[in-house]
Amino acid sequence: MKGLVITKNADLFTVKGEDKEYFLKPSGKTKTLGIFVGDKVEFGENITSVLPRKNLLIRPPLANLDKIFIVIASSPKPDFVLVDKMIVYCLCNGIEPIVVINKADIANAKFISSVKEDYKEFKVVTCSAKDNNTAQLEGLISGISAFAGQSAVGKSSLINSLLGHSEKVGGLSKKIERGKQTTRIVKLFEFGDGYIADTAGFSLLDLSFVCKLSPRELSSYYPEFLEGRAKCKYRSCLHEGGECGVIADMKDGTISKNRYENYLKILQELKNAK
Ligand SMILES: Nc1nc2c(ncn2[C@@H]2O[C@H](COP(=O)(O)OP(=O)(O)O)[C@@H](O)[C@H]2O)c(=O)[nH]1
Ligand SMILES: [Mg+2]
Ligand SMILES: [Zn+2]
Repeated sequence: MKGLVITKNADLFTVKGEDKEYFLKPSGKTKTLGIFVGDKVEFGENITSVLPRKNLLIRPPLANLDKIFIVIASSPKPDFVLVDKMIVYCLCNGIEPIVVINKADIANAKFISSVKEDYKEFKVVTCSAKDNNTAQLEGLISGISAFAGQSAVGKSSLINSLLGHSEKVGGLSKKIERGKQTTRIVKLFEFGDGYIADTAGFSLLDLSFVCKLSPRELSSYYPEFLEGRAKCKYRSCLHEGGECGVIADMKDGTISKNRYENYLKILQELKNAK
């Protein structure tokens, strides 16, 4: 039989089969290869094989992600360098990044419009977990999706609101936030035809490590730089100065200054990592 791994607890996996959920252990080869939440597996009495993966994130440990909802709010103040790193992380793993502005109930219009302007290359939706205003967000959930973002932006609240059974997620997130456990529980919750995962593991992204990204490659993960890059004097341009099409586009407003500055910060980090 085939199924989807929806939780992992030490050596025990919950697998959603066609008819019901099974509690299974790995066998033989799969024991050493590793099995992750999001994996599609074949099983009998045990899990016998893992089907080929679309992608695998190590932090947080999740396989076969289709979308990551990057949640921000006007409070706590967003770290947009982190937002950009998450976007790069998604793009280099074949995952669609979607920017979610939560706490719309307390956000001012200027904050919302500047985020929408900076991230116009991507889908940006607004919502409020507090007001149960999640319609735009719900419309985008499909496949396997994870929620990522700084602590206290409302990831768990959004998942509670979406699932409508707060105790389960609340209990889980409280456990994670208490920090007493070393293992972070990752669980997929069914939502419509898809699954959603709450996560706590995206905060300190080292792109040189998690994506094996070199400084040269970074600009290709800024889609709005594409046209400008064609106009740089040197093909090896890192867009830090000189006769650079990206800088020209930034100066005439085609490329957001905020995004460009985030790019420079991440570029510096990647250079330092070498
Ligand atoms: N005003 C407002 N507060 C919210 C909203 N969503 C979450 N919060 C509050 O933000 C805090 C952090 O929420 P939580 O879901 O634990 O964030 P997480 O760390 O990202 O999972 C809590 O005090 C929530 O009540 C919202 O849409 N509006
Ligand atoms: Mg949480
Ligand atoms: Zn350039």
